[in-house]
Amino acid sequence: ASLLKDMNLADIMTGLAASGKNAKDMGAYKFWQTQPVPKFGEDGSKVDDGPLKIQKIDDIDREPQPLVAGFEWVTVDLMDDEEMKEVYELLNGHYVEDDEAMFRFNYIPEVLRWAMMAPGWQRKYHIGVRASQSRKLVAFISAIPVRIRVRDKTFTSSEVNFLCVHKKLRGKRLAPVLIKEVTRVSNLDGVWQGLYTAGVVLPRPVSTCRYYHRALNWKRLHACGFSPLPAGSKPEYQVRRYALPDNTATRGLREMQDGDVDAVVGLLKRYLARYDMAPEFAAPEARHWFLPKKDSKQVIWPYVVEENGKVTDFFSFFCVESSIIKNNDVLRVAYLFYYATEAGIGEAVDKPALKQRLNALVKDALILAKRAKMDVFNALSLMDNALFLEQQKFGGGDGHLHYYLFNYRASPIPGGVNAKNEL
Ligand code: MYA
Repeated sequence: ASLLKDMNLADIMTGLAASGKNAKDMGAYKFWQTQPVPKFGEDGSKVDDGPLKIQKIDDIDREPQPLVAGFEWVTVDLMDDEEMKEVYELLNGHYVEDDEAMFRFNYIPEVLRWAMMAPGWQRKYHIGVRASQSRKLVAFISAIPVRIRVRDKTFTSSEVNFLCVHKKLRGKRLAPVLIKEVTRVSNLDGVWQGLYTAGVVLPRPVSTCRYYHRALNWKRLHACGFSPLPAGSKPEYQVRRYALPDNTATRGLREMQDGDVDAVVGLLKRYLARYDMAPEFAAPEARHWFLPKKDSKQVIWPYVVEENGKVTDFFSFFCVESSIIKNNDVLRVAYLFYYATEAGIGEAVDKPALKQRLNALVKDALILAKRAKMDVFNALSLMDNALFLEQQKFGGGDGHLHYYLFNYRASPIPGGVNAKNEL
């Protein structure tokens, strides 16, 4: 605790004190210092949460900024299989890699459709750059509208994702141009706030989470270099350590159905009230984010617990593959998504009971993910995850995920972990 006293409180709260290895001085952020985002070194905790800059639609450019000669703006039609394939291929070859360039996200078209065609989506937010001559898609950015609550205020924002520039065009300041374009399109729709996450440090995270990984198929993870053999251990021991029962244990656990949507929306609304920042889900959003699409490769695995005709618990995980760069294979990676339980709702939550319930639910989630042929199960240090990560044998990874708000000042949200359950 004495060490903490000497550090900037805001940086500790957002995890930067621990993970600021790629942070630069504010002056070095040539683009970001021109944008309505909080700056490093300014203490936002004494100011009320709210927008940083107020503008009018009349003041917003009607046309995009021109691109350098040889490139042009397009909107991408994700309903068209050929155009979807172009986005897939751009991301498959050029999207996010780990620090050692061993793995790269492989967002298959089904996942891209799920992520970018959520309720309220519009084609004009699927923004691409093509080379004029070859017609090749060389850069992309996207957004969907989300209702987000930060403490007691709820607002609409553009959730920006899949920013990608072809490796041959890196370092040419194309990313700022894409970001300004998605901002312009949002502003013309009367949307003035943005929400985004990134593995890199930018001015200035509202919260920072660490990635945790739980091996499901340790042998595969070891073979591809994801899980090293701990010193003094043997492979058989690792396999045994991560072994799971064949069957789930929670009474009343079953797959979520269409008829559960209203119950899940209600449960989530009450459970997410625990947190300083959370999205708002109405029935259409819940249906989109949680119910698997028929006749399509499965992206989302949602479960409920029903007892005496009442839904008491909900959890979900989704799958995003990662390409193993050296051998063209893929890892199937499950990501813990939203969950909610009656055990965490109410005036006086019984912490040990909540901890016990979450451990039971997440253990079942691991079993179900293994059954769905996932190799590893990822979770972040957010929500109430601190209550089960260690007991369920998750290990802390190298990666951090920084959460950002655009044109919104909010005092920092503790370490990405619910303040009541610090890791
Ligand atoms: S996060 C995933 C981002 N994608 C990847 O990491 C894929 C692999 N990398 C690439 O494709 C490129 O390296 C990218 C940068 C495209 C990332 N978010 O063009 P440049 C700043 C924001 O010369 P490049 C996701 O998708 C950098 O600090 N800014 O660089 C969410 C520098 O600015 P400054 C970033 O390497 C995206 C400038 O760009 C990021 O060729 C949310 C350099 O530009 C990053 N991840 O291309 C976007 N990385 O000089 C913001 C670098 O100031 C949305 N930079 O340091 C904001 C809200 C908008 C909506 C608002 C509505 C009102």
